[in-house]
Amino acid sequence: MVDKMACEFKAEEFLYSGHSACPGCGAALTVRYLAKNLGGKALFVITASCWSVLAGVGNTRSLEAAVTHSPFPAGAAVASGLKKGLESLGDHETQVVLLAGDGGTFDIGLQGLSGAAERNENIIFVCYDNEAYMNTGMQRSSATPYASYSTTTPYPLVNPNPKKDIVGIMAAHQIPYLATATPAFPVDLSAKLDRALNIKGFRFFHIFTPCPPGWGSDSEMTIELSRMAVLTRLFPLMEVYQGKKYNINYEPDTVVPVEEYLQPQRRFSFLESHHLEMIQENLERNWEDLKSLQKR
Ligand SMILES: Cc1ncc(C[n+]2csc(CCOP(=O)(O)OP(=O)(O)O)c2C)c(N)n1
Ligand code: SF4
Ligand SMILES: [Mg+2]
Repeated sequence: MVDKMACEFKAEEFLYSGHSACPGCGAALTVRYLAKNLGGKALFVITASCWSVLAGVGNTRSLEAAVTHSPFPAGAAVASGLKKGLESLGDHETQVVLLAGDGGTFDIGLQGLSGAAERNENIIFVCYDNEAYMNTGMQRSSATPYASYSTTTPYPLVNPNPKKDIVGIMAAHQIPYLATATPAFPVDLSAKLDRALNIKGFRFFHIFTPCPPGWGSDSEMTIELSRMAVLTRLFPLMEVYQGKKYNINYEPDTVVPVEEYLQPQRRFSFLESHHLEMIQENLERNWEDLKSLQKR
């Protein structure tokens, strides 16, 4: 799927230039797109992360929206409480959007996330996944991929653990809606957010956001890496309704070998051939599993 309608993407901006993101930050681009779609009718709750800084520090701000900052574990509870408060005041329009990194989602925020999902709180949880604790210097999280390097990966410098299956975990909660997205497919992201806005209850987005300094990639590669993650099928674009109905949004006609995605990233520079084989093997298995879930 080529994002043919990208040129028609909504023009109004809610993320100001001059924000402090690194050049090529996938997380900044993602929130820019989300904020366009939300059109100023959102209250963002942001857990400790790069976005805590990007939204503005001191008397500066970059995001044209109400923002509340929250500690990691409390994010989902803060967002749930704010939504309930707004509804009790008769405001049923403002969307409460929790913005958390992978650390704030896969690790430290997981308990609160699970609780809010299980209670089916009427909020949107957005995990922007740059696959490590980037704001504090690229420490490993449970979203960090197998065989990559991080500043907390001991010798032999490749992460021995697989990436946690957050989509599987959230699908098991049988929430009304969950979707994956990347900034390389902005119209897909926009359409999914529109769908989510028409659904009541807990909605979860897992968004794949390259981070040039953390990944050791060139700034201008961010969109290409986001695209290749989808074309290799390492990061499928998909949706799950009520934890049951799976929908793969895009099946590439020509599959890109995973090596082409890994090679431009210095975090994979310690990779040996057996790691590469394992990555490709896991990817194929996950893809087949996903296809059988879609067929159910
Ligand atoms: C309980 C707690 N531990 C550690 C920190 C320090 N800290 C602030 S941001 C951050 C990294 C968060 O990683 P992630 O959620 O993936 O977001 P990213 O920085 O990658 O955007 C950490 C460890 C903190 N603020 N609170
Ligand atoms: S460290 Fe990564 S996630 Fe954080 S602002 Fe820079 S590019 Fe974005
Ligand atoms: Mg992160």
